[in-house]
Amino acid sequence: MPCATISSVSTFRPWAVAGLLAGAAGLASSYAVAMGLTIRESPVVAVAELVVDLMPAPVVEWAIERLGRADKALLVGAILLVLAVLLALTGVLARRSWWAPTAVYVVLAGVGGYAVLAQRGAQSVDLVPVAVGLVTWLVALSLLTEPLRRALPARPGEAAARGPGEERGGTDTRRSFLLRAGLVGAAAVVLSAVGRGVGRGRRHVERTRRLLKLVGVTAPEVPPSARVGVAGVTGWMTPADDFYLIHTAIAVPTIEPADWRLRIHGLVEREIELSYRELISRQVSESWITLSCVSNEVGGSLVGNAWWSGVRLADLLAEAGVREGADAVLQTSADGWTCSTPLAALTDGRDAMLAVAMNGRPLPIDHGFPVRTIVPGLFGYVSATKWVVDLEVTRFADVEAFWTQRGWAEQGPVKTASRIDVPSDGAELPAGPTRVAGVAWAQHTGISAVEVALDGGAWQRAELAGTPSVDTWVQWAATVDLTPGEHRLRVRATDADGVVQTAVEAEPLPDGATGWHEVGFSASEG
Ligand SMILES: Nc1nc2c(c(=O)[nH]1)N[C@H]1C(S)=C(S)[C@@H](COP(=O)(O)O)O[C@H]1N2
Ligand SMILES: [Mo]
Repeated sequence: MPCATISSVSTFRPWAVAGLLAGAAGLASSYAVAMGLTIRESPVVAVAELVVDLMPAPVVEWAIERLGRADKALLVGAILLVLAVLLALTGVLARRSWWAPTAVYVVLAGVGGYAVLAQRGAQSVDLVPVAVGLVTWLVALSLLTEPLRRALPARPGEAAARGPGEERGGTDTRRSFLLRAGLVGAAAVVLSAVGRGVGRGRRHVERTRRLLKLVGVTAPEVPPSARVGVAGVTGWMTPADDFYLIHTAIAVPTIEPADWRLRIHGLVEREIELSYRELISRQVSESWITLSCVSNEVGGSLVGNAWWSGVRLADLLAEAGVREGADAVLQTSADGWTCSTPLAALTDGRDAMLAVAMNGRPLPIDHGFPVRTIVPGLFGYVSATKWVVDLEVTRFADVEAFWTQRGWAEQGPVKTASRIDVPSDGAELPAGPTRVAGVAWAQHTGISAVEVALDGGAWQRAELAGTPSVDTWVQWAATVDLTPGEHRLRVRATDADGVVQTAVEAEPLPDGATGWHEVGFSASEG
């Protein structure tokens, strides 16, 4: 077999190609992850936006004037060109050392990360695409350069370690390089296509969502009595942007309302299929409902309160005609997630609805656009299906939903809970009379009392703010007299049936955490 060393392998070209391909793979993976995580733009675009921000205004104006709508594409193109040069350079640098290309990658990722964080409303998860891109660069570059490295002329002393017949370079090396280059190149192409698909869908749906005007949906008006008026207590209404997010979907479904259909079937007299237009042309009902997650720990923040607008499920189920023997509704979302909801909770007169709006605006995509279920009194995992597309009237005995298959309880009624927001754990306060405050919830039962106990002393009644119904949380406040030193404050609620929140501590699994929330803090002489 001819084993002539391939001369081109020892020149710079394949190294530059390796750098370019590894670079492309990293950019593509960061783009795909950004789109998948529903981050508005890729890190490269964030850098472009940062450049625009840093450029003197006259330059920007000149560019917009002269280049019109092409200005952004040109800027991104220029950035990609600079990147291409630097990325090819990483390949060439990899010929002599591993740390030089690594340093270039780290600097580039640093610039990307800085640009991402400079974006309006940036969060730390926005850095994930940058991190994924960096890791992809390192892995892809070492993968691609490994065959090239094998073909390098041996350094002094290294040759001795090589056994007979292990020639450097050769067709195997070349084949191996070409194969790897092909794989990395293909991965880059596939990842960009995926990112593009996901991103385009989302942008389009976001535009539709913004332009939607929903008849019968009104703006939220927080009842004036709902606020206790203590600084630092959680807002009674949770803005959509602050509302906790829980879902199993990696890339959230992006559904055009025009494509949305809901099927109601199973143990019914008449199957119903509804389009979005048909749904929103029905009577809209609206209410304040507090939603909480079964995974919420004692004192945790997986709970929020919003003004939901939608169509009552009881009416739809009555039209479908539920048959004898049914006791559950298996809900399925566009991403395949399922939950089984007690039929009774959907038909007993409470405000169980197919919600189309949250706080007076069409549901945010992440909270289930265009349609989700909301059922007061049940944890989200058994009731609050986002991107809901299918309701099967059935029997609990015949189905198993996503979380019940994984050991969580079949029935998920909420548990009475209370939380101290002020003071926060570890706070340092002035001694003397001090206002403490928080929230308590027992959706669809209601809260009748909240008590606090300082340093294991007697329970003291807190004042309760108002609520529009038993389906929302309630703010509470109390005044405690603090002596200088360390303190502990505890809270417990009593529901509207007179049942006191249990002190027994339980983990969230399988049906929700219990126990009293407690915070520790210190007071000092002012
Ligand atoms: N499609 C879908 N819907 C879902 C979930 C999910 O994973 N997928 N999680 C549920 C859980 S566990 C909770 S607590 C609520 C959270 O709703 P939010 O993200 O709007 O706060 O959604 C529920 N609906
Ligand atoms: Mo949840």
